[in-house]
Amino acid sequence: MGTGLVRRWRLIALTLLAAMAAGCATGRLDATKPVGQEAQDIDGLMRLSGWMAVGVGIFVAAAVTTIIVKFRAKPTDDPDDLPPQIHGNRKAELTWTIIPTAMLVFLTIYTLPEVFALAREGDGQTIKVEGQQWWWQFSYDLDDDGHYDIVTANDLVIPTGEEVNLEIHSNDVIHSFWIPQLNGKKDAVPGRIHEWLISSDEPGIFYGECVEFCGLSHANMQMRTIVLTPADFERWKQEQLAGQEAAEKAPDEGSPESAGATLFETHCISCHVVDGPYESAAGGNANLLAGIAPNLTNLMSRTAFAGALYETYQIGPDGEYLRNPDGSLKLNLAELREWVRNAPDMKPARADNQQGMLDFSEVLTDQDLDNLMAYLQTLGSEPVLPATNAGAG
Ligand code: HEC
Ligand SMILES: [Cu+2]
Repeated sequence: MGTGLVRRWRLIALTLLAAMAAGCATGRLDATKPVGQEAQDIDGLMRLSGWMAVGVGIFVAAAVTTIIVKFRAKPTDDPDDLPPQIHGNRKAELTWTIIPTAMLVFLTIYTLPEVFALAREGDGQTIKVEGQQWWWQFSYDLDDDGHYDIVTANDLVIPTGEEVNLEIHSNDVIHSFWIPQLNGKKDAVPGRIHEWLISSDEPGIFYGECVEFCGLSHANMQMRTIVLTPADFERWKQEQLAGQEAAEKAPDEGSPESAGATLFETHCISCHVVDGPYESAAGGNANLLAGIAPNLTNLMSRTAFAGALYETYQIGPDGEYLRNPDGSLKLNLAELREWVRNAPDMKPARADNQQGMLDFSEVLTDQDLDNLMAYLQTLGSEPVLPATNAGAG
């Protein structure tokens, strides 16, 4: 190889390495800054084994280099004269068996208790997590009576300082739930319930992704965990329940909201539930091919929509939420409207409206869309944002 070629290869190798390293921390998905106890424990093990591997790597590279240099052929060597042939050296064999074994035993001693610790049941509440192509649903049974009192999507809201148990389900194919800063990955497998624990002592918004390839919009199947102080979490719960009551009241007749509600009854409730979860007076909750559609009762209380692919509210250049003069959050109306007009254009879904949100671009007029937007804005109050996290950056 000419030196030019060597240099080019070196550059390619370096670029690849940098790209791989960047993969561990691509902006919002950051596995290198663990926050939850479980994520910290996993990170500790990663670092321990990583540094041991670095040590082994350096030792092997140094040994190979030394041997190459020291035992290289010399000009004075007779090419027909072989060096003394040796088979088996007890000391050497024992050394390179015992040292790696000791290292593996050492790692096992650290890893095993952690495996069990990660599998334990937490002492906090249980939340049902359902993956389906291509969004996540979260259901809360507040009084443990087997009936889900709050059903929401995209935003998993939990309090600080509580070991929250997740019951992970899938309604179609295999997905995997991962909030890198809070814990490792856990698969969602059809027909099974996988238990998983997450916790955080810090309020904040922690981003996640489906990490098991699950079809066309797999990369657009995101979610976030919103960690609130216990007081804020309580407020969030009350607002969710209040949103259900409010959604049951019909908007004032003659208003755009009322016209929107009528359109919603015509076009949307075959899939979407609004008002008390699973007890929609309009008989919503139709099952789609692959599952259900997001419950829209408290749509406005979520920071994101469409598998957290789009922000419900506008975010400024520094990641902070933009506000109206009256202090309320600025709705991302343009994208929400476009979503309702032609969702498959905003997020790839199976062709011919066979699954997922429909394309309404031929069905709804501009006026219809305005009215629907007015109605959707009555669904729930603003999200409760974490105290220390002003933005979403
Ligand atoms: C055939 C079933 C179906 C119909 C009909 C339907 N939707 Fe949807 N809708 C979905 C599915 C499925 C999703 C989730 C899609 C995704 O994230 O990939 C969705 C998502 C949404 C979302 C985003 C919610 C969130 O939290 O992510 C909004 C808003 C919405 N639909 C509004 C409407 C409106 C308004 C209508 C009526 C004009 C309507 N939908 C009709 C199936 C449907
Ligand atoms: Cu998935």
